[in-house]
Amino acid sequence: MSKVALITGIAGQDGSYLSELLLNKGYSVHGIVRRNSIPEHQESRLDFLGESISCYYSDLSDVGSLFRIIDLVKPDEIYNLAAQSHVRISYEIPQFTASTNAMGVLNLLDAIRLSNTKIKFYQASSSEMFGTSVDSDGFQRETTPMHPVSPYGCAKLFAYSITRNYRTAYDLFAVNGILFNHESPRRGSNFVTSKVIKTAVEIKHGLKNKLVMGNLDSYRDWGHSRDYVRAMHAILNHDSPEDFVVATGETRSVRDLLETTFSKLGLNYLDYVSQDKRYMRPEELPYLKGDASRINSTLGWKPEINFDQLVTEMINFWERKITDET
Ligand code: NAP
Ligand code: G4F
Repeated sequence: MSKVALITGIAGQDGSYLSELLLNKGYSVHGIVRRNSIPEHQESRLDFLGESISCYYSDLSDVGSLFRIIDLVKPDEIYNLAAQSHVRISYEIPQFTASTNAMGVLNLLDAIRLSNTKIKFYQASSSEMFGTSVDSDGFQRETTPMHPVSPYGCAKLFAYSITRNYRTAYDLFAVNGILFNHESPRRGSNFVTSKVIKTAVEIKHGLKNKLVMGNLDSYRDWGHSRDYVRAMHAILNHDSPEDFVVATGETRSVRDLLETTFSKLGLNYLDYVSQDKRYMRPEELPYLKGDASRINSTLGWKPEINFDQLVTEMINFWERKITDET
């Protein structure tokens, strides 16, 4: 019999890649989506999957609806990808962020604990939890202390901790993937990779003449979402419930991202880029570089798509989209 997966945040970037992966593995795939006033746009990242998945209205803050859907779907595995996932915006809506990203996870864990303790649970934890903490060799790993520097990171640290606590206290198969930044053509256009690449392509086509940015001197470890959803599935299907860092082990600055993108398009970013404080954060996380050696040696996972290929794929996506629309 096929396994049943329930994905919260199924309509997000990772939800769409994870759905594809699980369908290809023969899973029956179900997901929750929130009510949206423009339903036509809501499942745009899932449209290409047609009728092969089933979606239900819910919200992590509505615990009754979580019980209802678990009872209806009877999942073997739950992947909790739902979150207010934008770090700067978490300063504008800190209470909503905490309510979804922290208390929402507790709601889901309680729904599992009180309905079926055999359900395996994956929590989408984040490298943002490390905050300013870096080991002396310049990496963050499973043992690195966590000192988050944003409402988003603080909420994710609660979720990470309560997942570990419920694993031990109630013997749940509940695990954390601590994922570093991962991008794709399906990335929301207000995250830095999509914003830079989309705007650079628009500049090349004469549709825009400037790109207004925030901090250019922070470093991120950028991978591809398609690689990272493979890691989620491997972590949840390991023979024991453990937490893993998922990263490429390479770090680049936002300035490097600008330089790579604009030069691939035959442009010089210095001619177009300015900075404005509206895109700066009250407290910045300056540097991320993950050590994924534990997931590599334990589960055999490693990334297959490098930074250059990622940027090229995203440029090609926005080239096609912008050409089709003009
Ligand atoms: P995303 O594209 O922003 O998707 C998040 C999804 O969660 C959206 O479909 C969103 O629905 C849904 N959601 C938001 N609030 C909700 C609520 N209260 N109840 C139910 N659903 C809700 O994010 P992503 O990039 O796919 O990331 C997936 C998960 O991994 C997130 O938890 C994120 O924090 C975490 N993470 C991401 C990265 C990364 O670099 N991408 C790295 C580490 C961890 P709406 O569209 O209706 O808002
Ligand atoms: O693309 P970003 O918004 O991603 P950020 O803040 O690193 O968060 C992402 O990765 C986390 C994992 O580490 C996830 F947990 C989280 O859900 C999300 O997916 O910003 C990356 C960097 C930051 O240093 C930011 O200050 O880019 C800098 N930046 C500079 N100008 C900008 C901009 N970021 C955005 N979004 N927009 C700008 O104009």
